[in-house]
Amino acid sequence: MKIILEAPFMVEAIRTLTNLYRLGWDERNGGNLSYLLYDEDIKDYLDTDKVIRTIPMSFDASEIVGKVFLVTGTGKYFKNVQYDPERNLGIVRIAEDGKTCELLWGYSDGGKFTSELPAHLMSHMVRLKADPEHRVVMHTHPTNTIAMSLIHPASEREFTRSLWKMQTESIVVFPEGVAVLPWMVCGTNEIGEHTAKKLENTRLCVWTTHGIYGTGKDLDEAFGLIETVEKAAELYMLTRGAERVNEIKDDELRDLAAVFGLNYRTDYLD
Ligand code: 2HA
Ligand code: ZN
Repeated sequence: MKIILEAPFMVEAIRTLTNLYRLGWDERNGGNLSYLLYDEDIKDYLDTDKVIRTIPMSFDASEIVGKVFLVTGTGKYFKNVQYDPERNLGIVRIAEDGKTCELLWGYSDGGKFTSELPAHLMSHMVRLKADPEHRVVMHTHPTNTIAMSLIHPASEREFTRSLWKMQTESIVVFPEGVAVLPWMVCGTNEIGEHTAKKLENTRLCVWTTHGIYGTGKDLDEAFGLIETVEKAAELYMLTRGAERVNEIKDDELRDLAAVFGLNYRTDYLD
């Protein structure tokens, strides 16, 4: 077996989590990540016949039995992942019953997966239907996105329009717009169900006064979506209270969409 800490998926995940911390988005134990791993990612690094222990889940993930995920640990800090990946991360497989995780690697201090696992796995199930190449669910607490969610109407149409109008890149990067979840208690199956429902039609869901969910076929896609939303939210916050004489107009967004051939939410424009 090769050294698992040198596996490309592991190196990239650790770099990504470290970067998220350095951006100031994942204070303390804030944020969590799950990454669907393929056989070819792990076969040289992990004996998948060896289950370290099993960990019960509070919901049914029968749809994705046998799938293997790299998942951040509950109560763990992104800040610390690079120094002790095996304690702060785990690799789990969804067991035959759909309600148990088989631990294949990690959580070395006896820990377990993030409290947001229901939201992550339900989101994976929904996004896999939308895009068979989907692999990543990323939850983080980007400062300006949260700030904007405190002062902006929670309407998905209005929220998306504001983000699109701040910078040219927005509609190009997330033409499907962002979903917005009203404030809810986190860590529950209920917030997972609502988040997954929202992610049927978009890769992004803002959790009001909490953070954001970004998804994608790889770490770069999920992160790129979130950082583009966060940049737009930062511009929104920086220009708040000023007259935005040059914000992008609906017809200009239509022009952009035409040139870039975007499959965008036409009903979000006036
Ligand atoms: O895991 O971010 O939403 C800490 C959180 C909960
Ligand atoms: Zn959170």
